[in-house]
Amino acid sequence: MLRPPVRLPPVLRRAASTAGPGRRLLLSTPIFYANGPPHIGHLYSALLADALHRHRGLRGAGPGRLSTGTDEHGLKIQQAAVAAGTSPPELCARISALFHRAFTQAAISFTDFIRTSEPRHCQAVCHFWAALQEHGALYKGTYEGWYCTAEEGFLPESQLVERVDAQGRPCKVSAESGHEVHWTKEENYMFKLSAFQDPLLKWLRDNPRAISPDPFYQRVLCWLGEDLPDLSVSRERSRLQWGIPVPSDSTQTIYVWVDALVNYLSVLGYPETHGEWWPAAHHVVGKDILKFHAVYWPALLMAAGLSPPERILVHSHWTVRGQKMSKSLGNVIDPFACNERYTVDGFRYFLLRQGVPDRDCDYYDEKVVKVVNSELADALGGLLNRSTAPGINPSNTYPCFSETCFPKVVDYREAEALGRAAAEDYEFVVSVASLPLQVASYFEDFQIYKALECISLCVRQTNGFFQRHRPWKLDRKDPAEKLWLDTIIHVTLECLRVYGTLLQPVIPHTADKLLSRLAVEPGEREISSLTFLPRYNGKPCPFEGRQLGPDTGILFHRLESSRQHQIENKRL
Ligand code: ME8
Repeated sequence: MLRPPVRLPPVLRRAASTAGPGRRLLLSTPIFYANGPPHIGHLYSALLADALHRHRGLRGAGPGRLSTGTDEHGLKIQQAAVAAGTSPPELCARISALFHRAFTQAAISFTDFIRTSEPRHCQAVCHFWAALQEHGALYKGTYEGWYCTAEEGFLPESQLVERVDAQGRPCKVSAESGHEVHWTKEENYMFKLSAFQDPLLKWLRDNPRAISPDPFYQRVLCWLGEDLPDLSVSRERSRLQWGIPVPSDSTQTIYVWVDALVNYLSVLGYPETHGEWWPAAHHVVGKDILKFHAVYWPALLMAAGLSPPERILVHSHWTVRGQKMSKSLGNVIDPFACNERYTVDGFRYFLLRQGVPDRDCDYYDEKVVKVVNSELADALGGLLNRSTAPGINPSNTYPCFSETCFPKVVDYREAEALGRAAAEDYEFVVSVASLPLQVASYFEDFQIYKALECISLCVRQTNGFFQRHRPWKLDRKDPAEKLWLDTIIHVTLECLRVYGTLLQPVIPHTADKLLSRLAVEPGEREISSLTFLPRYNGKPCPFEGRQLGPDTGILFHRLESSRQHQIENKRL
């Protein structure tokens, strides 16, 4: 059987529909409640958005923004401040600063960090409220129902279960979160959500990629097939003081979710400058807040005369050793401690490599150590170390590729007769050549973990290639052997250059170290202009003959096992 000709794409084509030059995009994380410190779930949302934002930037896909921040109003924060013996503004300032520090430490490249207590946001919310009112989307009515403060929402009976409280009294709790609900009856402003059932269905049917991954899209379609009651969008001020008053009715406070969702417009300068960006927005959210983003938010936007966001990218939850992360179980994982224990890049890599948006993922220390050690320290770091070792590459240069040793062939079976490369070398080189496009397409589909899986597989194949040809056995003094030895190193460094370039959105510090070692200049690190092994296609390689960058030591230090780590900690 004749195999397909071995062709390498010379330059990565601009991938995917949304990557046109000059196209703007706002990527956002949820804004997190300022009632407790950040945990790894919050960090995961921020990492997903950050990796997408960085990848887009390196693809030259057009101006981008990345927003994050803290959600500071509402009953939940008001009560948390009382419990902490402080005032809401003080509590919010302290917790918000923690989120800011955690995200800065984790190299989240946010362009805006919004706090909902800022005047720019309060102005945007008031304007948005006025737009709803102008369009006749609000009315005043009496609302009664079960309110869950932890979730800041009313819940129908179908989402409640009976329990007993700490004093042994029967109570009702949210089936989803386990938090207690309280019967609430108030005069509120209501939003005509029911009027948006058909427009929402039409929006989703017309935009099958509006909510990813698909199971979440299907879930929203299901919700929209059921009754869609109107939504209470304000609370009596006497019960909730910590929030934005309804303009023109100071007896009412705007519902915290309406307040919070508008943050995506505030960061774009609503109501003045948002039009330059909106609706080019992709919201990264956890599955717990899907209904707010995929039903309430698009309906509110339509009611205010705006379009729904382009995409909602949903991820599932991290559990810890199989259990839900919760303060009461005392198993909440602190991102500051993780960054210290595993390094910023190590932990970024773990969460993005192991986090699968469609399903919950489990975190435990041994797993992080295993993944990071085997893929970053051993496979990637080992490959760099072996291919740049002075014994193998004494001139410390990017050596030349020999077309005689690795000739261009149409059929792999010819390969060995013509040069020194084997059929499997051609197969491996083809998989590396297709990697940039594959990675771009996985990023586009919100499957960053799959992109990392592909890169990891290629790294393993490159180690196999290197091992198979035992370059350390080749005699540099023999001209024919030297050509082949240089070619092996050239191909390996080309692979490493591709991996370093593609890994920048995920492990920015390590990728920088790797690319600097390979003497890849800052202007040569764009994914949009990434070429692989141009010499195979008879094109010049700008790196050939270049002096490598300085050896700044091991690319990624192996992490200690948790037992070793505990022993070390005891010693301190
Ligand atoms: O809901 N695993 O804020 P929040 C993964 N303020 N991600 C998790 C997680 C876990 N175990 N736990 C939380 C709010 N998250 C609102 C949002 S947006 C306009 C307002 C992440 O502090 C995930 O993104 O409760 C989830 O949706 C978010 O944190 C909830 O954060």
